[in-house]
Amino acid sequence: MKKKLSIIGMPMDLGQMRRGVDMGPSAIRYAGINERLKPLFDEIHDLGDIAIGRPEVIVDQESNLRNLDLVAEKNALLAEKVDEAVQAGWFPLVLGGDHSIAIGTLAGVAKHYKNLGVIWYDAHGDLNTAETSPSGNIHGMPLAVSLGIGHSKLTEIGGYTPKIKPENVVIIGARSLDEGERILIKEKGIKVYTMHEIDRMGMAKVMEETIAYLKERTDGVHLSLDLDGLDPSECPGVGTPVIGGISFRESHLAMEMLEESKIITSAEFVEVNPILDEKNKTASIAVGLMASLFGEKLL
Ligand code: Z70
Ligand code: MN
Ligand code: MN
Ligand code: MN
Repeated sequence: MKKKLSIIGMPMDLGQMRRGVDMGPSAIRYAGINERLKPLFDEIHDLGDIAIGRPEVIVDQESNLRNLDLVAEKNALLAEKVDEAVQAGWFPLVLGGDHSIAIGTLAGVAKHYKNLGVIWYDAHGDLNTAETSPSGNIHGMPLAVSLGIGHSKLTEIGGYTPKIKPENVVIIGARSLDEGERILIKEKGIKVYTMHEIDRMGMAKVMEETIAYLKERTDGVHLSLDLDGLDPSECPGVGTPVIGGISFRESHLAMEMLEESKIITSAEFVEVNPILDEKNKTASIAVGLMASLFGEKLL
């Protein structure tokens, strides 16, 4: 079977308060994504960016969610594009944008799988709801939304809910969780490798366990990689940096192990903010990680 990649840019910054993350797809393209991934696929289609526009920030009065209607509307567009790509046999790679775009990506992907697995590579849990969110920022909610928990304008995108099951989710790199997120993790039994486990077991063991766990229960796995999962000393170009993160080397190892396992069927790389970056370092690291994920080898 031919290896075909669809690149979809999602210049969304409405899920949080720092503008600049809308330039993520441009920064990632500037960092050479097309050239770097070209040798790893038979065919690549860069579908360009979903049109987001530059609307004013509107807080939904009733739910206190920032830009609720627009985040919902734009994610529905993304879901359609991703759905079309999967349907036609292309591996969908979505470039963010803030992490609220995972709502649309998963809405487009999950309908094609009975038991879609998700690897959530992130400093955060992104498991808030309107009730538990300290910020009203939807980028802190996409994992909850995809589990069917949250505002119906978000959970119903794509016309079905939930997209994924809690036992098919693995969070890697968590080191900043809100109270409501901790409760949800325990209540739903979501598998989490915090920085504690990564330090204690090493990334190789964490990935071995993750791959074995997902292999036995899922029929496809989506990788949702938030660049703030990595340490801000190496990836400074993110809106909510949290010290003590996953290293560049551990992250490459993780991507290489995922490549060897052949379990990944869709991916997104989110939260690259070139305004906060140093010489496009974070976008370049994102491209390098994609290359490892898709099989670039030194020898
Ligand atoms: C916090 C909130 C968050 C990403 C920050 C932060 C959430 N838990 N997510 N950066 N990607 O506002 O809900
Ligand atoms: Mn379809
Ligand atoms: Mn996130
Ligand atoms: Mn994060």
